[in-house]
Amino acid sequence: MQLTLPRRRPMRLDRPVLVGVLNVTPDSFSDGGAYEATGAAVEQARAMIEAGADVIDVGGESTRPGAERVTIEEQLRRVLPTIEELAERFDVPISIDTTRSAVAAAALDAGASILNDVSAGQDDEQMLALAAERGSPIVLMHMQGEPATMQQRPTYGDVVSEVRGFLLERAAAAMDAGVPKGQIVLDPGIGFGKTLEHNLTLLANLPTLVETGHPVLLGTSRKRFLGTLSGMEDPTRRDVATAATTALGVAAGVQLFRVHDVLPNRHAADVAFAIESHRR
Ligand code: HH2
Repeated sequence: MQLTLPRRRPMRLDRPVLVGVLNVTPDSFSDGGAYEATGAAVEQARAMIEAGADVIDVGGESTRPGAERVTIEEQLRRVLPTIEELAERFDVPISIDTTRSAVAAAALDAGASILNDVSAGQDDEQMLALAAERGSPIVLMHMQGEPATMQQRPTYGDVVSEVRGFLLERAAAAMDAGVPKGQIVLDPGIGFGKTLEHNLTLLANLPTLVETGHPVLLGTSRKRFLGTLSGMEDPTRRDVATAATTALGVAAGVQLFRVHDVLPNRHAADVAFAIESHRR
């Protein structure tokens, strides 16, 4: 399995792909404020690449529970200088974490090559057409509600089939807009309008997403449910807990993992993958 980046560059998915998180925001839940200056962002990207990151995901709008929206202009001000620098210095694909097509288009012009849309093209319908036009892979994520209120009372009948059904519906919309199936990555949206129970049920049933034939991305890194399970209140102390989910994700056939601390997740993914490749 592989993704095709703009200008027909292939990105292989036959071993776990680690997507390093680079939030150039003042308020992200675990690294807010740390990489607002372009120099600090570039150094963090370098460290993540040295630790084994395959992609760097740049975002200028926090989607943590309760977060307020950030304007297009402000997102552009935050992300463009960093994307330009990363594209010039490093040879790893850059993804842009935004739900706004104007931000995504400018990010692609500045050197990004993958779109990461936590609204799965619902916030801005032009996102799907943009992915088709530019030949960019696009990550479509499930969210119930919106960040400002999503954790107030998430409710599902059957969380696994509802999330899967939603993602397949959005993938169909992307295909209608001209994006090839193999370029559409599905993401269950761990922590986005979900209780601990919902997150655990989704993580225990990842093969239902893998079986769709789409590449799958998992974003558990440092999230609240891992704090609940590990007793770690400080998000930056949830990396071991995150690595446990990465190993289980690899065993379930997930290809991409969006993480803050790359090294422990690289190790967990590589060990899990080595074991999986011996399964009879
Ligand atoms: N999670 C976050 C942001 N973007 N994108 C995808 N595809 N999947 C995710 O699970 C996901 C995501 C939230 O984490 P983070 O970026 O660390 O925090 P914040 O939204 O506060 O910037």
